[in-house]
Amino acid sequence: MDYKYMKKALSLAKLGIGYTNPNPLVGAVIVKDGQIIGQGYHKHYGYDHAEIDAIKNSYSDLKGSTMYVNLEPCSHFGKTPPCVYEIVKKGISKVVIGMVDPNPLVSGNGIKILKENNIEVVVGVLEDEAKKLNEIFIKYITTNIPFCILKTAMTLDGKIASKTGDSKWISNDISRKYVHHLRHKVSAIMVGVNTVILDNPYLTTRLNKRSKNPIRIIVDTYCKTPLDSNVLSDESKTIIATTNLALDENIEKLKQKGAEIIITPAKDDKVDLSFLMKELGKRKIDSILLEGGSTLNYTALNENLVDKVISFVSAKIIGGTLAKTPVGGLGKDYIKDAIELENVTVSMFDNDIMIQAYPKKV
Ligand code: AOF
Ligand code: ZN
Repeated sequence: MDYKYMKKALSLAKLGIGYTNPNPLVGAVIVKDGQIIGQGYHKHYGYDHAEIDAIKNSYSDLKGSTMYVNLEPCSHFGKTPPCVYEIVKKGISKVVIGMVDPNPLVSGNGIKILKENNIEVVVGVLEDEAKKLNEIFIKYITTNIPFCILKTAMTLDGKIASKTGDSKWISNDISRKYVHHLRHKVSAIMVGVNTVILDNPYLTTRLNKRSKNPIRIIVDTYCKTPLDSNVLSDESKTIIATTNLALDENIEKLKQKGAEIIITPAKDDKVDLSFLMKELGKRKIDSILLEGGSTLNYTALNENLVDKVISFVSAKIIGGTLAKTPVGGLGKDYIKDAIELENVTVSMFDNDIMIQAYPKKV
């Protein structure tokens, strides 16, 4: 029974995807006498927490009921008052929790307060699922650095474009739709300026249903982003990450186009990515979808800034020694120095393969 209701709480939590960042995805179900008498979820950053939403939606006396919630109820005053006291006040007698809240302001304190008030507490039901669902939140709340997902799409022979630069399309439409779900889910999307110059993408989310556009981040050492680029369209905010190697007049022109400029120190004549990630974290950006190009991908991987890799492999072969591969840069000299990944999973989208994996933290 615990699993059934926790599964329900997790699926309610997923309804908040794209809208709660940098806060967690949380769902709650209240059960009494074998009946669901209330359910809710965290709908939007700053709105009611899932527990309060479920309590407000309940249609019967909550005394003696059990609440299932995928994250430990909070005990702090933040945007909203602590949930634990509301749970106590309503006479809920048992709380089943997916995972302890990694937020240092809560982390075990919510459980402690519930127990002090004679509420039975069970922790760790579907814990792996709960942690996977909130992998972005777990990284961001404990480090203040965004969770970075590197997304690549290549042919079976490992090319991201033909030797002429043609890349439309490597992956199929189901895979590309999934990428738009990822854009909706994250706070920001990041590309290098050469991708902007070559492909002139919008970097927006295009789904049939209601969705959110991520903030666009262009890594552009010299502020070369063309002023008529689609990434400067007003559908979303754009940040240009540059260095003091850029001319002031270029910076000024991009500012006038509405872009926010972040100047980082120049590291090997490039934007200092580690510095940039910290700056983005300060701006409440909890997650980034990194979509190339290959030099930027290598730098991010090499500096341990990538938390997850999502790689689409299509059943196509184009060949060509000069055709680009997903990860370029200087590269490693020896296999023993390879960036290793773990927790590898594979799914199929028609004939495309999607591989998800997590770089081992060194
Ligand atoms: C949420 N939604 O459903 C739960 C959260 O900024 P505040 O005041 O809304 O507090 C955010 C913290 O509350 C968050 O970091 C997490 O520790 C806890 N629980 N947050 O946004 C929820 N249950
Ligand atoms: Zn709360």
